[in-house]
Amino acid sequence: MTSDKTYSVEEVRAGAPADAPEELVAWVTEQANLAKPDSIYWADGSDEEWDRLTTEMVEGGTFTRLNPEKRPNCFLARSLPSDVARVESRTFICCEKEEDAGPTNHWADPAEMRATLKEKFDGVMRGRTMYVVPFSMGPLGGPISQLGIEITDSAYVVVSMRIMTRMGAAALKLIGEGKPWVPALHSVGYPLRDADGTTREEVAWPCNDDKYITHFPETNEIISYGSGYGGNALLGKKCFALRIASTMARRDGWMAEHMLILRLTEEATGKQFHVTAAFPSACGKTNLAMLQPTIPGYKVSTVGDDIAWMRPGADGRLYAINPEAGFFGVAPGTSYHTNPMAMDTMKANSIFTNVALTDDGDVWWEGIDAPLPDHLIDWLGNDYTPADAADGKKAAHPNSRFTVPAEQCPIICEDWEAPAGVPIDAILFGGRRATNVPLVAEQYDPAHGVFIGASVASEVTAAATDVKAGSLRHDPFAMLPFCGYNMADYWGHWLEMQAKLGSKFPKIYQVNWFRKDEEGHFMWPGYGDNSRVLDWIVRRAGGEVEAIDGVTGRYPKIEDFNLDGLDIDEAKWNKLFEINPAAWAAELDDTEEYFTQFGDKLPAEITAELGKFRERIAAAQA
Ligand code: GTP
Ligand code: SPV
Ligand code: MN
Repeated sequence: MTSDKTYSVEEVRAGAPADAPEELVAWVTEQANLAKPDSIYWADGSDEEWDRLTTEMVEGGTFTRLNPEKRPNCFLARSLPSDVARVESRTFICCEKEEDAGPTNHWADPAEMRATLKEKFDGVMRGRTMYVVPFSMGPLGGPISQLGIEITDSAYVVVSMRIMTRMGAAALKLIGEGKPWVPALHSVGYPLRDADGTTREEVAWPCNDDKYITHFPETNEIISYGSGYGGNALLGKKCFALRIASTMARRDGWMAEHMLILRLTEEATGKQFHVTAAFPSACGKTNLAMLQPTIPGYKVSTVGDDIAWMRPGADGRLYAINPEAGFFGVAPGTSYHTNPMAMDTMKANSIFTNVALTDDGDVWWEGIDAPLPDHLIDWLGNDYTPADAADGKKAAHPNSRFTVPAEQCPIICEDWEAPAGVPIDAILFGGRRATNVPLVAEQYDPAHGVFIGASVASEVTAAATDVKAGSLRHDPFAMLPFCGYNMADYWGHWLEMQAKLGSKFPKIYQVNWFRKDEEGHFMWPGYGDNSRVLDWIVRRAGGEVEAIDGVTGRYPKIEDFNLDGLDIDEAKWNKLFEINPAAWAAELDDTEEYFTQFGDKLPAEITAELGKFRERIAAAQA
């Protein structure tokens, strides 16, 4: 027999914090009567709540508490192998007209999707607690910040949201004062009881093989079903701060971007220079955001590592905030060599997902400083020895991640929570390109800058499950999986923002840390040495150095570029900037074909850039 209970508004009201507004109580009541949880819990973001939920998850098997001496207040979670990353093929933009989603998004009719999801959510939380999680993207009450409420049946999501957003009572207070908020509904899709009363065992990582990550940009709503992982489930991140926010930004004249934000301070003068950079998933944003310069004279501080919201300020410049409060960073490859500041950030109060566990209760992954121990528990929960490594098995999943509070980063920028943001001086676009793309190139003019962003292509990483890793794909502006509307309209929006800000719009650069030589080795040392590229960009901005006009943009002169202490002679330098006209002609053919799918939405400026590019190739061939 069914033991579903019906929730009345009065009952939900009685359990809610006093400042929860009526419309929120009504929404929670409606969702509760659909999902039919056993109870409703309003998250307040307190330490007590964190301790209680993490302890419950340790008892339930979702979390392993790490060694409190080595990693105080840190936990390891292992997901199911079927739920390890974003699922792009199950990510939908639901708007009235298909052309508004555009050819690079999966479109669904809003009414049909609502009907489908209504069925999926019917009884989906039976046997579970429904958590109501208020959050702010951006500093609480800031002029650029936005509020949301995530309803979820996952305690893992609740504690992760506490790290990744300003979560809890303070956000609810702002909602109670009447500020607008975005409803974000989430379920792992694993009820513990059926309609007929049949019960199901709880598991360490509940999820569903059927997944829907859906967005309704015309009504600012998010509904996610079936996954507990990362961007599929922490709905403030990609769903809100990129897909929904990009559509809000287009409507209201600002920008929501897949970009890190950093401050570069010239030590001699104290002069500050702010950079944002868009690289596709797992292509080095976290690394660049926490860069430790290998050349003297600069200090880097971190504002954000994944998302930037940018708005014109009163002075006509573009200002950026990091809407997040934590970092959800790729673990493999992170070490004191590649990213010491990230390593120091994750010393305490962190969640690790799908990394390996050492016998003394610490974490391990491929590329961490410590050598492979004789024994580990791998991300699947199995024993793992050097023999497994020899078989090519990974101890940590390639998309395993650390979830850490940004404020723990030793070089977090003193202004990282400045409500109005920091003024941006330069914007970088990059990707993993073994061939063709030089180390750095500067835009010829703003439209060329937009062309640089639109033509980003990158080798696919493990950050999504359903795209073939290693293959090269177009990822315009590193926003392919994250743009909530037609990508060509988004390029048009960039052009409009440039027109609005004129000469105050930041200069755009294309960078590539990943070019390889004939033996397949990276030609550029990367990491801290990327400071040398930033140094050139700063000196370009200061008008100190000239650039050479080339095929893909303007390049540095070797004599202007700080190569001190590097084993890079003129021959190697030339290789880093080598342009093969035939290869570029082929790449441009491919880019042009990619652009044709946007039909007459493709801005004329982009078509014009293709023509200019062809002229530059022809000139290089002559
Ligand atoms: P998301 O969080 O998925 O959006 O990605 P992200 O761009 O923040 O990725 P992250 O910084 O975690 O990327 C890490 C990967 O990039 C690792 O495989 C690093 O080894 C690699 N990486 C970062 N910087 C460099 C570099 O300068 N050179 C080389 N060769 N690899 C780099
Ligand atoms: C990305 O894939 O770009 C990420 C990780 O930053 S996730 O939040 O899972 O989308
Ligand atoms: Mn990302």
